[in-house]
Amino acid sequence: MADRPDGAPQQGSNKPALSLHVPEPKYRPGDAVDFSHIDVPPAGEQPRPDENCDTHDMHDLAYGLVRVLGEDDKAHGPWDPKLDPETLRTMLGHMAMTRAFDERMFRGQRQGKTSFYMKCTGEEATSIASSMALAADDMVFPSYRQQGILIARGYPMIEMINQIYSNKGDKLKGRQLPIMYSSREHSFFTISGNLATQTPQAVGWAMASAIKGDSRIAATWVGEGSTAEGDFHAACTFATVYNAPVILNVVNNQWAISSFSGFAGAERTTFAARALGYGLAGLRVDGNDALACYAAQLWAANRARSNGGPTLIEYFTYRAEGHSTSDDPSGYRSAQERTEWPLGDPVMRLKNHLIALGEWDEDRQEKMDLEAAEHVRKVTKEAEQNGILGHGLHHPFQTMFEDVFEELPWHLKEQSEQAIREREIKFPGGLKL
Ligand SMILES: Cc1ncc(C[n+]2csc(CCOP(=O)(O)OP(=O)(O)O)c2C)c(N)n1
Ligand SMILES: [Mg+2]
Repeated sequence: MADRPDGAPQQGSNKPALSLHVPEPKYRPGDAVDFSHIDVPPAGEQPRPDENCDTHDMHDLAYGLVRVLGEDDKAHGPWDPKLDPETLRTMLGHMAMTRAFDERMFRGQRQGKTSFYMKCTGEEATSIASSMALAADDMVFPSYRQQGILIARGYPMIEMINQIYSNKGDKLKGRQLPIMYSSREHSFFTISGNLATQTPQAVGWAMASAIKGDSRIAATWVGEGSTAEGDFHAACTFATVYNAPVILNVVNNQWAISSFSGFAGAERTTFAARALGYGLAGLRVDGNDALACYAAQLWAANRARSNGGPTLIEYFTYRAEGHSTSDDPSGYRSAQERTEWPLGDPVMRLKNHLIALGEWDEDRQEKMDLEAAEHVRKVTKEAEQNGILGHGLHHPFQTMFEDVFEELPWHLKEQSEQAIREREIKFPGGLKL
C-alpha cells in the first residue's frame, strides 16, 4: 500500500523494521583492552569559572575533564587547590588507611568473620579528597562505597568493624547489612541499600537547612548505574527548582556490578551532562586525581554556601576490584581493564605528587602503609572481642522487634515469643539469646 500524499506512512508500513540498541561492553574476559578512545586532556587545561557563574557558561565543563595532576606529578592550572604539604599528607594518610581497611575487611569476609564487604579500591579520591573540601558538619548522604568519608572524618574504626561483624558492639544492633554505617555525630546519613534513595533525601535535607536558616549544606554520592533510578531524577528536579544547597556527586566507576555504564546511558553522553537538562551546574572530573576531586567539591560547596545553587559532579574513575565480596568480575570483564585504565591509581598519583614536591619519599610511604595495616590489625582484634559472625556474640535476637513501636503490638509480641521458643528447641538449654 502506498504512503499517504503527505508522506506519512500507512499503518504498519514502516521500513526498515524497528529495532533497539542493546548496549554491549567493549571488552569481555580474555579480551585485549585498548582505552585509547577515552579522551584524557592534559592537566590544567580546563578553565575554572567563578563559583557563582551562570550554568550556561559551564557547558563545556560537563563534557571535558577537570584535571590538576599532570604526567609530571606536578599540579597545573586554575583548579589547583594549592593545598599545603601537611594537608596533602593527611589526605594520603586517609587514603592509605582506607586501602588497608579494605584489605583486612575483605580477608575477614573470606575467613568467615562477616557475611559481606565492599571495597572502594581505585576510588579513594572521590570520597576522601572530596569530603575533605566540606565542613565537618556538612551533611553527607553516601552510597555504600564511601567508607573513606568516615575515615577522613575520624569516625572510630572499631565502630565500623563492630557494624561489619554485627556483633554486640554494633550500635545498629545487626539491623543493617554489613558496611551500611550510620553516624549522626559525624553528619553521615544512614546508608541505604535501596539505590539512589539518598539523593532526594540529600536534596530535602539541604532544603530544610535553608528553610531553618542553617548554614550547613548537603552532599550525596551515587554510582553511575544508580543514576538510572527515578529517584536520582526527582532529586535533580527538586535541587534545581528550589536552588537547594546540595552537591550531587556521581561516581562513574564504569560498572554497576556486571552491567557496564552503557546501560545507564554512558554511550550517549557524559553523566555530568545530565546537569544541563536540569539547569544544574555540571562538572566532569578526573576521579583518580585527588586534587581535582578536592577542587571540584570546594567549588561546588562555595557555590552552594553562597546560594549559587546545586552542582552535579561526575567523577570519572574505575572500580578496580569486584563489586563486593559476593562478586567475581573475571566472569564478565577483561582483567586488563584495571591495568590499562588511563587515569592511573589515585593513591600512587598523590604519593608521586608529594614526592615531586620534595615533601615525601618511598621510605615514608612504606612506613605509612605499614602503620596503617598495623592500626587496622590492632583495631580488628579489639572488635573481635565483641564477637564475629556465627559466634553468637550478637545483640539478643529478639531485640529485632524493639525500637519501632513505643509499645510492641500483639502480633509482634507473639512472633517474638515464638522465635524464643523455636530457638530453645533448636539449641536446648544452650546458646546465648
Ligand atoms: C533499587 C535497587 N536496585 C538494584 C539493586 C541491586 N544493586 C546493588 S548495587 C548495584 C549496582 C550499582 O552500581 P552503581 O550505581 O554504578 O554503583 P557502584 O556499585 O559501581 O559503586 C545494584 C544493581 C539495589 N540495591 N537497589
Ligand atoms: Mg558504578
